[in-house]
Amino acid sequence: MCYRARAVAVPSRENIRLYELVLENGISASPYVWRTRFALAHKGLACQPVPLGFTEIAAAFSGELRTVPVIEDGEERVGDSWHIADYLERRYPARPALFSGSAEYAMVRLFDAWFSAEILRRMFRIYVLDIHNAARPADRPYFRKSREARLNGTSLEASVADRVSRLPELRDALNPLRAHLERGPFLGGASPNYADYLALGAFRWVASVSTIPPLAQGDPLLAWLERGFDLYGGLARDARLKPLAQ
Ligand SMILES: N[C@@H](CCC(=O)N[C@@H](CS)C(=O)NCC(=O)O)C(=O)O
Repeated sequence: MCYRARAVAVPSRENIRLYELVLENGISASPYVWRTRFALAHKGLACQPVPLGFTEIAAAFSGELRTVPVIEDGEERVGDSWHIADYLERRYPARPALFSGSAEYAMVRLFDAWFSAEILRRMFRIYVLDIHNAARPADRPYFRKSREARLNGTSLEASVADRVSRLPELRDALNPLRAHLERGPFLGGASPNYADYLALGAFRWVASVSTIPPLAQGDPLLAWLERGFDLYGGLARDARLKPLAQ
């Protein structure tokens, strides 16, 4: 489900198509697609989701684009979550801004670089087999081959064999978020910004596939995750999600 825009002063465009990645159970489960879902909702833009499996992406765009998210807005086709955020800001300047200015934009890009290196990378190593097992059966051989190549030939099973012992490292790496969230309800302060969206998107991805919750009960991040998943009418809520704490 994409965000359903309420009646606002400027009528929402219903014709933005959002190409996304779906698992066997139909759940939308890419951390990058979730950035775009939140970004569209932030701007009050409704969209039509177009579900694709891993092996359908390249063919859907005649090999021109190989990853999702991709949006189509009238004649425009835009791939890559950052390019999409830039496009939405440029194309819909009258709608709520994703970035208050170039300084915030630069800082969120820095946050993304840190988050990708320190958090996403660790999540990938812990959940790569869960993603494989949750993917559509037709996508699993491709997923295995491409991800094992990324893991320098290590099998998915061997990559996750010690994952329980790697959970504390992931939890510790999240300390900067905990410290920052003592100062306000969102990473963006009083209201969410794109830093929240990219971090929430990663947890939404984990919650779609996880067979081992990433956080411990009582983790202060859980309150922020609840708030984040509730945004925009519960955009990130789905009864099929797995618990994020044990
Ligand atoms: N830098 C890209 C990354 C997008 C990305 O890696 N998407 C993954 C899904 S999480 C994908 O489409 N993978 C296709 C594949 O593995 O073939 C963005 O921000 O949009």
